[in-house]
Amino acid sequence: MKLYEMATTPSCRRVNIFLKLLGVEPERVTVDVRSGENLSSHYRNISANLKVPLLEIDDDTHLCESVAICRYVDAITPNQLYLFGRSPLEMAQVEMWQRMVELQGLMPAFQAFRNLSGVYRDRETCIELWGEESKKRVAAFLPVLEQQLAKHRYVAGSDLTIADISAFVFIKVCENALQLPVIGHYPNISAWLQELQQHDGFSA
Ligand SMILES: N[C@@H](CCC(=O)N[C@@H](CS)C(=O)NCC(=O)O)C(=O)O
Repeated sequence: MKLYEMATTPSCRRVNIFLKLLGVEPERVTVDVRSGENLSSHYRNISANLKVPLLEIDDDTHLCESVAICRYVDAITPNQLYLFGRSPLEMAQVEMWQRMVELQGLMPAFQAFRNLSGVYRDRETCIELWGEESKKRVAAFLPVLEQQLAKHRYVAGSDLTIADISAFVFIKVCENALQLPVIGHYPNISAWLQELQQHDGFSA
């Protein structure tokens, strides 16, 4: 397996934390997305969404979308971590929180960053107002996460799952890319972050 990535990006970090927890180490190829390497004709031939990460399974088979990559690696790696849940209810709860974090957290956070910073203005129209609105939506989601973590040890319940990995990366984007301070402002999120950082993969 070969992972096309730019390790510093949030989506690649998400997959890399997952791989680390499973102890999987693929071959890696760096794709410099800032300079547009992901828009090359070679990349267009192998990637359906023109983003990183991208997992090459063989010459003809490629997977994009972080969670799809994680699902595949999880399914082919014998493990008892149950990062997508175990019982039918747990699996549904993981899916529910994974989607909430993705749709109400990560997506608006990416939109805020892209539209306010203009880093990808060479390939998309940046709209400052949309960036500001997205940032407000991110800020509105933080109390939802805080409330969930007041009641549960982890985002989807009592066990560590993919929803925690997504939420961890989301919080890092808030703090580092959006200047939305979280640590110290949301006690339950802060305590959960501290606990996560004990696990291999989250600390690096
Ligand atoms: N939904 C995708 C998002 C991937 C994504 O947005 N990747 C960013 C880096 S975090 C990227 O490749 N950006 C380059 C671009 O948009 O041209 C996933 O989860 O994999």
